[in-house]
Amino acid sequence: MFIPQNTQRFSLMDIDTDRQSGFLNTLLAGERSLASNMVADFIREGVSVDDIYEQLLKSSLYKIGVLWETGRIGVATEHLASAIVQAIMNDLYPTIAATRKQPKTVVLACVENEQHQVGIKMVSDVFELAGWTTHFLGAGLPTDDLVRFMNSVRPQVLALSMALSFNWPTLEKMLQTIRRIFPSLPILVGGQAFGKGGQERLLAFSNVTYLSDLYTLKALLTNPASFINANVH
Ligand code: B12
Repeated sequence: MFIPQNTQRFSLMDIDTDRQSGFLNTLLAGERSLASNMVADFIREGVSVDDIYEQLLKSSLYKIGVLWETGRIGVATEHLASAIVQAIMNDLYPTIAATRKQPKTVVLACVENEQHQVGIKMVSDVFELAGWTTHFLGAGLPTDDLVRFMNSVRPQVLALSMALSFNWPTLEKMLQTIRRIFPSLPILVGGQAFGKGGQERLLAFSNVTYLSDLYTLKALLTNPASFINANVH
């Protein structure tokens, strides 16, 4: 299936660069309550959760990744920043969960061996905002357990995240296993590994779609019938 990437930007407003840098500095200083208050201000101003996730939280973590990779900050600062981001996302949950539910379920997880779970948690929250029942399983889940869980909740969609390119063989193995048991279940994949090439490897699997960010996901969820087969199981 062809999904246009980034052609239709579902952003409601742009967060200005001064406030983005202010937020980044707050994370680098480990100031959890200040960072939470900044996000609460954005919510009060009517900035959407997906704009906050894309333009504030993700963009800060990407910059933190560069600072870490180039040795300008230590691993402790990176850990603290990503812990604060995850705490802020948990703080936002009451805003996210208030949405009226549709009878649709998604299971979300990281590819086995993948510890980067912030992106897929954001994906889970965008599904939740669109009224889906979400089961966010996070990182470190063996495929057998994922399959067992999926058998119990019978989702309409599975969403998988992969940040590290060396996890491609693991993803392919997972998709083979999942396809044996769920032959036509729509599977969405995303994460930084896909931006580094190799997307053609997905063509070996039917109904597996790569999405680059929360805006493309939000666009897709405005018309879920376009990717959900009515007789999935
Ligand atoms: C925090 C962090 C960690 C934390 C993760 C904590 C956690 N609980 O998640 C820890 C310390 C565990 C970690 C470990 C490692 N990390 Co790290 N980490 C990061 C960092 C700084 C932030 C990650 C993050 O949360 N980003 C923000 C999220 C929101 O972005 P995202 O994942 O891309 O998600 C967005 C989209 O991709 C999309 N998306 C993602 N998944 C999905 C799924 C679907 C279905 C859809 C629709 C969309 C979607 O939606 C999100 C919103 O747009 C990044 C820097 C960076 N550039 O991201 C490095 C980074 C990802 N890490 C990196 C590396 C190398 C590692 C280690 C190998 C380091 C080491 N030597 O041990 C290990 C590997 C551990 C493992 N096995 O997974 C590299 C990866 C390079 C590469 N691509 O190969 C990066 C880029 C840092 C760098 N610049 O070098 N890391």
